[in-house]
Amino acid sequence: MKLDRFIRIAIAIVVLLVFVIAIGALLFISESALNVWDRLNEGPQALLIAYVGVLVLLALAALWLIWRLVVKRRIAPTPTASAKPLTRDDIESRMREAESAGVDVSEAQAELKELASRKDSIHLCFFGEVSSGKSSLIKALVPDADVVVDVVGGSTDDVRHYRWRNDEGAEILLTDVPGIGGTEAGLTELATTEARRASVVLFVCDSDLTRPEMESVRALLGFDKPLVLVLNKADRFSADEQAELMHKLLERIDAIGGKVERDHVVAVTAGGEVDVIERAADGSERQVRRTRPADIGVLVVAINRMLADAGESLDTRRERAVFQMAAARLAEAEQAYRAQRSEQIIRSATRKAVIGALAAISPGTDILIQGYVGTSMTRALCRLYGAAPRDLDVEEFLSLSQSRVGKALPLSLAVAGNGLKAFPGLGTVAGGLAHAVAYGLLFDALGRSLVQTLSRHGELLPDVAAKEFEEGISEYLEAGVGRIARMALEEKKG
Ligand SMILES: Nc1nc2c(ncn2[C@@H]2O[C@H](COP(=O)(O)OP(=O)(O)OP(=O)(O)O)[C@@H](O)[C@H]2O)c(=O)[nH]1
Ligand SMILES: [Mg+2]
Repeated sequence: MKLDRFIRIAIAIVVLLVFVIAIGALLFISESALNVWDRLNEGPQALLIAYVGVLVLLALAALWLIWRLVVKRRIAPTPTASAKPLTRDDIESRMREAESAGVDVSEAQAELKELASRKDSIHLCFFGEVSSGKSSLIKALVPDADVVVDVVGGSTDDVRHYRWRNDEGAEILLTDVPGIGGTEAGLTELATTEARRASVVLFVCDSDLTRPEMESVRALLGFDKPLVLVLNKADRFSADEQAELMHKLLERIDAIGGKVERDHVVAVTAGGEVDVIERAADGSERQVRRTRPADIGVLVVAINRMLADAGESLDTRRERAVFQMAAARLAEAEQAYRAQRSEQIIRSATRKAVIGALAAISPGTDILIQGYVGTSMTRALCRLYGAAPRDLDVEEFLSLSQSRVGKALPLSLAVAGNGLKAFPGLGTVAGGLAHAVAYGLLFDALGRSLVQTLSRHGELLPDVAAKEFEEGISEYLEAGVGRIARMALEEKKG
């Protein structure tokens, strides 16, 4: 008790000293402030105004700094594609970086290889809904080519190229792709990918554009593709109907902000084939396949004009579209890699937490989240998502999360206890085990919510991340309980 009294007297003396110093400082500051004020009042007014201005500015700067440091850290905007087009150097350096991190870059690489192999040729891709007449158009342009044309929709199910020489003798490759909007999965994607690899896309329709067709045109224009809009099967319309349809098509393109030249919209008849019943003189009937007469002159003119107008820019525009596609492939591969790697990191940390809790003599009192396992999991996940948080941020995030864990622990224990009921014959050992599962669940939830936060914001914002952890916690607990109970049982047996 003596010591206690001594400490109290020491504290009282310190308080007294601080009080005296504070009064002294106040007197000193007031005196100098009044002095300065008097002198300023005696001097020119401009000096007084300038002095007060500087003081106000300093005060504002200090307030702003405090606000930035203590009150709020700005949430970084979600990274959006930069307006500047990607260059070969950009994409190659991104690929190198990703590859060295362990990401599978083969698909992105394959796109660049394909681009290189097409360097010296012009590709025209015939794109459109199933049965709009793409294959028939190619057949009309290259009559000797063996193009599959079927009366039943969905006849082209892979990508084929045909050589065509135009009037100027230039060699052009015509690409036939599956129709979009068919029932077979993956064909639309196959066709779209091929369109992105082409120099020019010929969008083939056989009437006014449907909503899915509009979406396709919008996407193609987004790839910065030179576009020719082909209204096929013109033989089915009168001249007036044709004119009206062409007008509508142009209006639709205008409505989505597309810049398609008027002479790049044409109406043609590819012809195609039709099955007809022929009756012979003896009255017998037989089915024969007839070819409808084709009329595609305007299309040839439009293609030639398009190629002449676009000239050199064709290659650059194709490159850009392929770079964009390669970047998208790379982003997908990175996402897949991160998903798989983050799962490993979370599982390993959760296992360590479970083992730690099983070994603890009195589970429930230790600060698990802020310990080594929590820190290393947070760091590993941040590294994986390219975030480089300051040590302080990691600490702050874990400490904020720890306080949430305190509140969530009873719920976590209840969920763990419930989950363990699914494993019969555990009996009374379930007490310590339930704690281990509860801790494992909390780690699992922490890791998963952190992954969400990092992929959303791209950086570790302690308060935001801890809040998102709190919001998602009950959902993660329910989702993870089976898996983690099994993990804990394995460890216990082991
Ligand atoms: N009336 C008319 N029918 C046509 C014309 N061109 C094609 N067709 C018919 O349209 C149907 C589909 O023709 P395709 O050339 O196979 O169409 P596609 O767009 O290649 O079809 P998918 O490969 O399945 O997407 C066939 O029955 C053709 O005979 C045309 O100019 N006029
Ligand atoms: Mg076809």
